[in-house]
Amino acid sequence: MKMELNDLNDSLAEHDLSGFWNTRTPEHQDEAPYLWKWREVYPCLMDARESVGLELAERRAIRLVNPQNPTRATSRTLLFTFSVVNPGEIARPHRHNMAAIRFVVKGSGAFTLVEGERFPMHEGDLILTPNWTWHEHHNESSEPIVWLDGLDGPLINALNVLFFENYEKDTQGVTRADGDAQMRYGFARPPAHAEFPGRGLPFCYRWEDTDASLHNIVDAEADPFDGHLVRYTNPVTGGYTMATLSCEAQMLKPGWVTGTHRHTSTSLYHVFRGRGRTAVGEGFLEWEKGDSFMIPNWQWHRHENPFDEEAVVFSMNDRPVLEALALYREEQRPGGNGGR
Ligand code: GTQ
Ligand code: FE2
Repeated sequence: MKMELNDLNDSLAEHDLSGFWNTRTPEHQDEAPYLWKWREVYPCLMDARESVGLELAERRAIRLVNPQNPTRATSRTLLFTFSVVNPGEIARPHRHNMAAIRFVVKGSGAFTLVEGERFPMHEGDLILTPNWTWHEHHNESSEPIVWLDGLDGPLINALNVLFFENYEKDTQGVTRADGDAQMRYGFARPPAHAEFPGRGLPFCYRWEDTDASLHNIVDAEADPFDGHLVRYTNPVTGGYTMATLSCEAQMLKPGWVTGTHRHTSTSLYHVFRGRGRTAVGEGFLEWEKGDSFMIPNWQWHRHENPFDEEAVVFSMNDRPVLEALALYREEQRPGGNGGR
């Protein structure tokens, strides 16, 4: 005799099984974009400078929480935090298989020590700590230093593959000359270093070079959806910054309006210079120097600079992951004014 559907469903449930006819896998759901104002973030960082001791906290880092995100991260895959280190402090060495980047926001004269090499920090510099590289931060200057950390933590957590290790001493020590990574992997390279580990390289991109590269782009070469944009590429492969994330810098000239597009990668932005606005979702995110914002995946967006001063925005996205898994898609509505 034929079993009733309800009885079958009950019987499946009893055996920890479920019929595909009962639940439909949810399709992509739109998430809200979000903006964090520097004028709200900065005072919190300054308060943390006094209230939180680095001996206990290991890192004095404050994360940007997207209130709609179930894990209280900045996005489903990527995280932004701001770190502050006081003069004379050391954030002790550790390593983890989250990949991390530092984009220096305020201050000068501190350094991050990665795999034995000191990388001096100046405003606008980008320093990479690829997954499983030992890293620690020292501030030997007389002012606090503030930087933006970008991490692939939410992705690593979703895959449940986070590993974390503390260094057994207070410092790993300096074992390489200043400029070692640049000399090995930059323009003039010993043949033995034509290869590199797949996780990416400890590396520093100086702001002067990024700024010069942005201004070297002629208008005709500007990206239709991002304006004058550069990607921070792996110096050996020319590919994405690291395996799980891509870093970019873009300049929107006064009056520039981009075309509109959407894609399956998620982007986190930090405004380095000037101000502008991004049309996304129902309205505009109005941003200025120091602000950060998140554009969720598959949301139509367009950038505009209606002001008479150049705007420069740093960003980080998970496109390398989507592409590696053959999940990258993009739709475009060309438009914009190319600065006219
Ligand atoms: O500087 O090593 O914001 O490991 C989060 C995790 C910073 C760091 C963060 C980290 C670090
Ligand atoms: Fe770390």
